[in-house]
Amino acid sequence: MKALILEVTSAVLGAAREFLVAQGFVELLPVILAPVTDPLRTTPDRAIVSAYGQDWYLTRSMIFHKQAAVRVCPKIFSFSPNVRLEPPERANTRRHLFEFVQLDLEVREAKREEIMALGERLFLYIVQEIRREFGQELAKLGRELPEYPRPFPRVTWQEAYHEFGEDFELALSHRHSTPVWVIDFPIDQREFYDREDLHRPGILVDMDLLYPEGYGEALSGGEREHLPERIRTRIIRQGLDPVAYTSLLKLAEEGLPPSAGFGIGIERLVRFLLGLQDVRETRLFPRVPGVAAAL
Ligand code: ASN
Repeated sequence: MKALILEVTSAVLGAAREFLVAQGFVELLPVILAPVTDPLRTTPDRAIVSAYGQDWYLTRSMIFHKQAAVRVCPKIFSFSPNVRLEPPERANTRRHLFEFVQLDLEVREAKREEIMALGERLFLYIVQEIRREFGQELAKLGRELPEYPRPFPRVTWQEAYHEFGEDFELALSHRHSTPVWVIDFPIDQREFYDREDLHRPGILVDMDLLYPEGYGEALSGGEREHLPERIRTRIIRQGLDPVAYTSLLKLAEEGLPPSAGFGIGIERLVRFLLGLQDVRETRLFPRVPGVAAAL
């Protein structure tokens, strides 16, 4: 089984790369250490390496590097290793590793609609390729990957919250037999870089995609704040110190283009494709929050 999991992971990376390169994307080598990284409201502890007289954060997402990179190339992606020091209570959610890889992509001047369509087509291409290459193995596992119709259904954050409360992710995912979008997160439910809809103050132009059958979140993304004053206001609103984001603000003052993008976790995708119990099964050397590792 372990060999199959690794083969499927490898095929997922290959299919994603093939799809994106055919759409004109350029692959960026990942950034592992940076003076500034994603603030992540729900996982505030940072992994730090001190070297050369300064602190370097292990990347929690390449969000700011993506925003900077689309100044150079209009469509970029990276298979980005992320370290997020999840609390040990998340060891048994079956969905959390503290080191994982996300396929993180960004498109200059893009709107949410176009990025959602891209996400659907990328996901369906990967499913199709895995079905084609591993049909027999999937059948032996009793795993069925149907032809999901596009577009995927959408619910607003408000609707999801109204029906299931704040922890709607799993309930909503269980209820659907096809992937489902959650759109329009309230401003205080997300990081400062997701763009606020100025026609609907307090609502963000962003989205999550949830897998069906209770597998939970697949991807997360949105349009971005790119103007320095807007970024500063949002940083302050979030209770963060703008000084910590001086380099980002400087970049925005020099001119960041509008952009949109998302990140999709590779291990969670492999878990979903193979119908595995726990995301830790996808890695040969899993990093489970609070659990010691031998190698
Ligand atoms: N990759 C996500 C995005 O593009 C951000 C994240 O991983 N926190 O919005």
